[in-house]
Amino acid sequence: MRIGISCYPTWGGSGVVATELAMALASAGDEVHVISYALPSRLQLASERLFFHEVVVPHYPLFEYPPYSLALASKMAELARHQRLDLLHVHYAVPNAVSAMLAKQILAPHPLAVVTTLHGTDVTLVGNDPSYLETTRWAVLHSDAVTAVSEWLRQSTNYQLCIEDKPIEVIPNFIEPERFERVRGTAGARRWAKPGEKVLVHVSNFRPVKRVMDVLEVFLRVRAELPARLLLVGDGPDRARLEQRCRTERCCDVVTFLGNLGEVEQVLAGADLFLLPSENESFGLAALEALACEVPVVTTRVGGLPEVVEEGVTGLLFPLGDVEGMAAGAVALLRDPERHRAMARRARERAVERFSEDRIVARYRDLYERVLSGVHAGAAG
Ligand code: GMT
Repeated sequence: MRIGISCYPTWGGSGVVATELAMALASAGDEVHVISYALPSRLQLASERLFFHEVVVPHYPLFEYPPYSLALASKMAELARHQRLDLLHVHYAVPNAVSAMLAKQILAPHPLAVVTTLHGTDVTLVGNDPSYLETTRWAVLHSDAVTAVSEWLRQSTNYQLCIEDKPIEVIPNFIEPERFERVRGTAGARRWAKPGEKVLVHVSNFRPVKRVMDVLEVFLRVRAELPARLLLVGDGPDRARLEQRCRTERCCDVVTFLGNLGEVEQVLAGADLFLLPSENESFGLAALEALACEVPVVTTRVGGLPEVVEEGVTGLLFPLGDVEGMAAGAVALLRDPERHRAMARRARERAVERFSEDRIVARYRDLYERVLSGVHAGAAG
């Protein structure tokens, strides 16, 4: 199969999932063309069947807003025509799905299948904004197949975009078990810790939806009860405010900002707990990566998180903003090594059982085959 995959190249989960999928498909024999405005952070062009195509947006004095969506649609159409793509799989609806639908129409009557994967904020924050609603809804409705990364997101999409009649298949995000197995037993997070200190980790893009101030609030309460250290991976708009808060709380010596890291498993391995007090998460890929590293997750009972973290089995879930509850739950777990060990073991087991790359990539491939048989039957009729 010849597949075009378009995504955001940044550190966000949708780009990570798209990139991991592209690499897995190429190593299994498909020809995959990744399309974005920069090389995705996790993309390794290790297979001779994997290609990257940069979308270049020319600047012109008239353009206050250079039209990326058009440059992307042109690149998609050009690749589909000249690389003879069978299918475009777009991750994050805005604007990728709209550009893909335009490319499909440019090529018509030659068939080009479009699969759209919804990741969360493309529906819940951006796609439902009146500025984007009509185009997002249209692209989702007319894609040949639509997937959502959780059942929660499937239902939210139906509601927020008012598209009751469109089937949306839930295909969750995934991890490559071996990648997380390789760091097992390494010092990982413990490299930053003193003997006897518990290590708590948070990974995100530091956007308001992640509530990084709650991460610190929980940590400070834990630290008041037992020796602990906080490792923060990622970067984004709320980082400066958080750094400032650490200074006023005089806890800079036990809070380490590591910035963006490609190999998060190097920091997750050996950690005691993962904190994710988000206001919303359609899935929470960062939580899944922590589970895969045997790190129990303390998080909020919002969005798709309960589909990833099992209450009392692989982590602890609390109402949004309940920093007292999260801290008390974390302290109780850290003080009970037997319960912690059991939870850590099950975290890895459940992550591999339910979200391993082989299973999920096979589901995408099966979807592609179903879509292609439908698209070709339609073109022939
Ligand atoms: O968190 C974001 O806004 C970024 C976005 C992205 O592009 O990575 O994250 C969303 O997609 C991830 C991958 O499917 C999910 O794991 C995140 O839960 C989701 N973020 C939100 O729903 C807030």
